[in-house]
Amino acid sequence: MSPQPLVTHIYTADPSAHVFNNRLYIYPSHDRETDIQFNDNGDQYDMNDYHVLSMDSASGPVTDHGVVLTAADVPWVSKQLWAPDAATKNGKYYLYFPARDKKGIFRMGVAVADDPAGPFTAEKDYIPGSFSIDPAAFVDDDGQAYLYFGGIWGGQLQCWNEEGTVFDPAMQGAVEPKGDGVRALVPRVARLSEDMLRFDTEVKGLEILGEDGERILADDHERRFFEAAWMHKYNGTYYFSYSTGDTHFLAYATGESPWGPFTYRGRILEPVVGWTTHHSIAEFQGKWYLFYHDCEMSKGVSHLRSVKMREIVYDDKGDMHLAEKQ
Ligand code: FUB
Repeated sequence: MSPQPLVTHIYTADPSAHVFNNRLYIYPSHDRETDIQFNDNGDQYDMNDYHVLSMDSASGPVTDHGVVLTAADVPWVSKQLWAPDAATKNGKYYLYFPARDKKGIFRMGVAVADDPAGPFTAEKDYIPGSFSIDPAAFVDDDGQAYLYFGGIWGGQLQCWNEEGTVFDPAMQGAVEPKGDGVRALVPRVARLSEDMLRFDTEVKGLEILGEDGERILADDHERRFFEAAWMHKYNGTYYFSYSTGDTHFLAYATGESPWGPFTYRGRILEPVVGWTTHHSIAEFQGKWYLFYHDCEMSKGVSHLRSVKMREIVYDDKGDMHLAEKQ
């Protein structure tokens, strides 16, 4: 049986979960009804604000802290507040979020709060050098923070060169590399500055390799990166997980450094009801959980999603599995 949505009074998606001050906080997208037709550019995902959810136990009630940031509060944004993430450092909380700028290009911004439940105040401009979607902030054990990101098709990754210095508008829509031997587009990572507001390195491509040590190919739609980056660490190993997009899997790869390379390990979740699949993974009160969304509550309407959580376990080899009893 599929778990129940964490909240039913609003549609929520793209959950990024973190434990701050012993409480579980979830930073989701806030889906809303529109009459925009489904297309490969993702125009139907026309979200306008963010809420924060929190829980004091995995089975406890969910608190909706209400609207913590709206598009109108952010000077550089034109529309589409997509999947956010959050991090803490130096006693502040940072909300990273993608949106289209006034030219229709996806960029990523940051907003700051004193409390994990917001409200958040956005920086006036997007993070310099940022592009595409789905930021995932990861703070390593040594306190160094990184931002992982990227998404193809509507997420525009295919429009950029690897460094993110050249944007080709002709590559918008459902265009991605294909053909014999052509390598897949890769997610990106940059190190965050000490104040968490900027990149302090160049943007780099993240290699995801097959077991043969070769970069996964563009035609390998069951394993290639599409969107929804997430990074977590378990037993000293870095786990990079992501959505395969048009094949609708949540897959993961592991490595020995936050910069990669990562070697493909398998899937965490099979396709859910709805087109998109997106997730996060976090440890809370001694257990590990997968946070994800599906469209069961909206009866399959792809842009009206609901956030759910399920326990996961690791086996002796470090492979992840959904816990059998939920
Ligand atoms: O919510 C809008 C987009 O749908 C996200 O940015 C993607 O990851 C997909 O879930």
